[in-house]
Amino acid sequence: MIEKIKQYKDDFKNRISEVGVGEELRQLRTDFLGKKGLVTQVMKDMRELSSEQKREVGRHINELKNWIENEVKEKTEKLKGASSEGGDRSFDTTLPGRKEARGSLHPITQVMEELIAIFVSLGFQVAEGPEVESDYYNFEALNIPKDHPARDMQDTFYIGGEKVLRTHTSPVQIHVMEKQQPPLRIIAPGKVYRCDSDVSHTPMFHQIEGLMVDEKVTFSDLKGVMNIFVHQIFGEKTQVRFRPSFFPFTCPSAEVDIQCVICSGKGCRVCSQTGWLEILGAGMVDPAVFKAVKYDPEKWTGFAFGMGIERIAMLKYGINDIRLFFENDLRFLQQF
Ligand code: 2NL
Repeated sequence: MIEKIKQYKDDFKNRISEVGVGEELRQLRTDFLGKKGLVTQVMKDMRELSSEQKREVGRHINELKNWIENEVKEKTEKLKGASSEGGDRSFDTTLPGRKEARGSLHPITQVMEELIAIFVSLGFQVAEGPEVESDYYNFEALNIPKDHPARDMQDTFYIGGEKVLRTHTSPVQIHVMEKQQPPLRIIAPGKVYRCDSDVSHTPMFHQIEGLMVDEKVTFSDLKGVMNIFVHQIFGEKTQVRFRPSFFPFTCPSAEVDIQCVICSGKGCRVCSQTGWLEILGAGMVDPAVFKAVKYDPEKWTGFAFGMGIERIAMLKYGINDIRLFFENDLRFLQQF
């Protein structure tokens, strides 16, 4: 039995010299000291021995057991040191690295920046203002009196007192005109709010409005600027048409259509078989608005326009549900 114990010690020495990773070391320890291990088996066999032999063999087996535990401990330390230096074979250096996930600008932001760049190139300056407005700036100054049916056109969020969430960015332009004398060329991009929700309306959406005031600004100037803008965003060959319309803050007023981007004017479901798509509203600034900001309507004339960014983005990219912009589904957003 003592010979057997000596043999086990030699076997263990050989095997531990082959061990390269922690998993192998754990297995080796189990093979010798585990419930069914070699050392454990010798201890069980000792039952057959006389008490004198038990003492002798017991001393050897305890020595082997302690020696093995010590060897395992030392080897564990060695392996730890090796792995922190990159030598642990359980770490596969040939595996590909984890990809860095890259973010991107929201499609609405992209279209907004594109629109701003076009108008900036035409000499317009960007103006901003608050999203909470008084009734005066959102309605009164824009020639929309209280109890006027035009107020129903824009389902308003009233937030107590005389305050509203702005239903368009026109109030920004009123603020600028109050502070600044013409000539003036500004655009007002930003968030606007309307109490409305379906496939083509969300309670919050984005708008860009433009305003140019100078001596002798005419409807032709408006048409020229709108033509350049449409050709830049939808392509040189896109046809543009003006239809008479009504807004309380412009006179005359028009709605601007482009040739349908889906069917090129042949007629389809998107353009309701008309061949045309409405993209914005515009007109010559109503003298009543100039009076509100104390501009002389005899001296100054101006044009203004306004459009919804979501609508432009939907037409540009062929998107049929406005709500997709606000769900933040990466499968949607990663396409832009
Ligand atoms: C539309 C139509 C429009 C304006 C906005 C405007 C602003 C001032 C004075 C006069 Cl300060 N007009 N803005 C003019 C015509 C149309 O928007 O369909 N928007 C989505």
